[in-house]
Formats: sequence, structure tokens, C-alpha cells
Amino acid sequence: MITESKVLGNERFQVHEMDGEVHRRSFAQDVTIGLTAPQKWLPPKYFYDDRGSQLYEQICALPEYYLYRAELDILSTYAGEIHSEIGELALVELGSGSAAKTRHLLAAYERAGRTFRYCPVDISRGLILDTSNRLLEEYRHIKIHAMHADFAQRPEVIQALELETKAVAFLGSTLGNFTPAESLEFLQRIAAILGPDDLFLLGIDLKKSPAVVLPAYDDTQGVTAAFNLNILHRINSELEGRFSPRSFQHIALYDAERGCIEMHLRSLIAQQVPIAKIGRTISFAKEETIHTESSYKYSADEIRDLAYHANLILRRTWFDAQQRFLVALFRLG
Ligand code: AVJ
Repeated sequence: MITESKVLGNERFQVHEMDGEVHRRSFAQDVTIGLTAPQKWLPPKYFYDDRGSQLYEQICALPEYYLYRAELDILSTYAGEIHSEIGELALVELGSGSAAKTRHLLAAYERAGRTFRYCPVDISRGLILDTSNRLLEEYRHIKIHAMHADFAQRPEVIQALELETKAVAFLGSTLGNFTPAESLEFLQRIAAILGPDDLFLLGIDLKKSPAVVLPAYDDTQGVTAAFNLNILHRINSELEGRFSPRSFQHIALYDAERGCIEMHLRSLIAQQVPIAKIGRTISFAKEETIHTESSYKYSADEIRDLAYHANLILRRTWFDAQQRFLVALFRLG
């Protein structure tokens, strides 16, 4: 595997370009694998092109999408407590995005009045640069060591940051996109790169009634539908696909027992879709679906046990007022 690390920047701001990691497998290869499988599927990371990232921000503003506000509630209410647990550790954030929620934690570092290091890691380069610029203006004491990488396949990329001690944050219930088995593996790999004084901060959605969960993934304004369908537009524009997104319907299913939301795109008709850049035509039966995302929810006990099996010991938990979401802090066992 090729891992190139390029460091650009100045004293307060550095960006690591993990080119080899970002381009490990191409969009074309993943689309070929996914759309030729018996149950068609696409990896959810491809939702987040510029348009998709904008739609995701819109989802976070929806009244139905409680996840965002619940986690924001926790981080804004308990930023001081979380910061005093983390102390002086550098903060590495996997999937930092616009850092809108993390800001509360950064503000707590800033109030402490000492220089601190923030390391946002994200698959979107534009987002990293914009966010970093804004944070550098906002916080006098911040030093940013950003990384452009697809950490989901290999959280070990953060070792290139060469930090002595760190708190690794993985917020936004992004862990929920992995299956429980993949989550266990991911947590094991996180544990393997933590030192004895390091910490792991996880934000995860909690299992709850379908009456609350389903509307969060099938909102009345159709923003989630547009977000889901955006992946077909992306195949059209980047891979010369001929999808007619109007012939697909967004669906969300919730299995309350497993705590799993599945999003699919269902073909409303039997159709053939040529995709020039993968050199194939994909056939859809009427009603056939593409599985585009799973989003697992856990109970607080399940998360503690899962992490325990990965050698991560629960140290503290914080819930929002309505107990919809959990932010949990772990140390190495
Ligand atoms: C960013 C993965 C946490 O699963 O809730 C939002 C993405 N999908 N609406 C989630 C998403 C549909 C989101 N995560």
C-alpha cells in the first residue's frame, strides 16, 4: 500500500495529505463492486461530495433529526466537564466535518488560556481547510494539525501526526455506519493506537422507539431523500452514469430489535442503467433496491460491553436531557 504524507503549512497550521489513504479504492471500483452484488449496495462515505455535505448540514437542522441537537446539547452543557477530563491532551477528531459541535469543547480549551492542539481528520479536503481557517481566527490558543484521509478503513493514519498523548474523538454517531462486528474491529484498532494516558471520546445514538427514529431518516421536507438520491447524481456526473433519480424512491426501515436503520433507493420500474466509466449497464427489477446506508443504534450497556471487548474501559458518560444520545469517555484497559 502506498501511503504518502505531505505536510504543508506554518507554525499554527499544518495539513497532512494522506494521498495513498484517500485514494485506496476508487469511486468507480466501489460502484462496480456494489452494483454488481446480489443485494446492490453503495458505501455511505460517497454521500459526502460538496452537495451531499450541504444536504447533511441541512439534515442536521431538521426538526426530525434529533441526533444532531441531542449531541450538541451534551457538548454545550458538559464541555467544561469533558475538558477537565481530557486536560491538556491534543484533541484528534475523526470525521471532523464543520466541527460545529466540537467548537464547544474547543472553547473550553481556549478558556483554559493555554496553547492547545486540535487535529481534525476528514475525507473532505475543502471542509478541512475552511473549518481550520475559521477556527484559527476564532481561537488564539489553537494550533491545528489537520489530516486529509479516509480514516474509516485505517484509523492508524493518525499515527502520522506523531502526538505524544492524545484524546481521540469520534462523534456524530458515525460509528453507527459500521455493523457491530466492524465496530468492534474499529474500536480494537483505536485501542491499539492509544497510549496509557490517552482517551477515546465516542458520540453514539441510543436505541429508541421507531416513532422517533424513523422520521429522523424520512423527514417531511424530503431532505434525507435528496441526500440519499444525491449518490445517483454523483454517479451520473463523475462516472457518466445515466440514472434517472426520479425513477428511484428513498426508503428508510428501522429494525428496533437490532437498533438498525437501513436506507435504500428503490427502483420504481424495471430498468437498465448504463454507467460509461465502469463500462457496464446495471439492470434493476421493479422494486429492487440499492442499500445505501446502515445506521446502528445501541443501548448504553451495549456500547460499554462492545468497547470492553476492544480493551476500552468506560470512564464517564454524558446524556442529553431526553436521554436520546450518549457521549462516552474511555481509557485503555
Ligand atoms: C452521519 C452517519 C451519523 O447515520 O444518522 C443522516 C448520516 N444518514 N441521515 C446517520 C445520515 C441519513 C448520519 N451519520
